[in-house]
Amino acid sequence: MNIYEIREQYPILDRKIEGRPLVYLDNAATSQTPRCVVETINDMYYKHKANVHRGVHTISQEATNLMEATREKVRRFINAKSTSEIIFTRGTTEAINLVASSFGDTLYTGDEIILTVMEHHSNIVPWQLLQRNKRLKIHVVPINSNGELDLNAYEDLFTENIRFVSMTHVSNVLGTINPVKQMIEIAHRYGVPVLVDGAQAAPHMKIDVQDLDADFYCFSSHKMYGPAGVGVLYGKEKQLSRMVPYQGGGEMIGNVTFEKTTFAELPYKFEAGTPDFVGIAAFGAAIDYIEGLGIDNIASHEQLLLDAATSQLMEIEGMRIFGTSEHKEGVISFLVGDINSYDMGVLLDKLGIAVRTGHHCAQPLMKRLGVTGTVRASFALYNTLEEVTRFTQAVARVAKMF
Ligand code: 7TS
Repeated sequence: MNIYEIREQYPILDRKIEGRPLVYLDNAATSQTPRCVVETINDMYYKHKANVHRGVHTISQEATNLMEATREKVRRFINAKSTSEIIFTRGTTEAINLVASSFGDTLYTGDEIILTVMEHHSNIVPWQLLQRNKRLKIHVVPINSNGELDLNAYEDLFTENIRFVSMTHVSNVLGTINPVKQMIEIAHRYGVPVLVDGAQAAPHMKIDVQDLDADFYCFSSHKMYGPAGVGVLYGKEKQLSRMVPYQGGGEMIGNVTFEKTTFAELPYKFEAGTPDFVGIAAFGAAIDYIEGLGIDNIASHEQLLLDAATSQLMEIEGMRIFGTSEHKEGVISFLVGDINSYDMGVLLDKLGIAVRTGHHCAQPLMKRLGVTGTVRASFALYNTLEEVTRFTQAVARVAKMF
């Protein structure tokens, strides 16, 4: 990959912040978007904007074809069996809410589910909301001091009351890549289905939902060089077909009368209302872009950045890195001495470095780590080793100020 050519596709990377060149290291929150994706958005608005799945006219058919082409690209990208297993949502959060609501409908008071301590709030709160109607017991898989899940504790949780497992593929704070294939296999031994939150995995590694044998898998376009407001829920047909719809409205029905409504076939049963067909078409361009560069090339480049950043940060006195698993993605959470994460973030911003600070929507994990927040740098395919050096030198400079 020629990173310098790649960077020309991202006008935002030429911006200056406080007079200094921007170093964008908040990719785990949202990645930037290359010209080819933005051009697809323009093209959709300038040439192909019409409502999908309803029009007999040419423009509507074009919009429908462009949206449905993305469904096939997503299917191929994650190796799903069929496009009927690919549901478009607004993002990972909505995908998890859909499963918690619709699969949750099959759960009863007294049933138990398993989450992990490293979940993003979007994989905690939807399950708690279910408790308004029925009391479910939520078990939490703990981590060790490297930030890795305790697999023995996980397996010990399985009893006949466990009905569901919902867990992240990669931690957005620790960077840990969880052994999801092995964990799914354990759950399946007990007949328990598993949802994998792939928000932090799909932009960085090859995903094969059939090889993982995941029952559900979800991710967000905006973390994958695509537009915001689009996400994917993959679900095995056998699971989706027995679930009730999440929302009601246009396009998710078979036939409606005031007495009785029948629902559309998969995947449309779960796609009520006009979808973000512009964003979905542009997400297709983002998938083409990732596949054109090669996800393995992206992964090895990001690993290089992670290794360099880790060893340079470790030189700084008082440095604490949270998440030291050998199986780790390009995410580093850290604190220096007793410098508050927010103070570090504000001063880094003055030096042109964009990082995220605080609890990263993972307050239970913060509690487990014994901190209120961390500073987090996260890498994407367009980051360079020079940027890593600028970042670590800036951290060292801020550390000296205190
Ligand atoms: N799951 C994980 C593991 C995440 O990291 C995020 C977003 C979500 C779910 C929710 O995704 P959304 O696209 O529906 O919002 N994570 C972050 C983050 O780490 N910083 O900002 C958003």
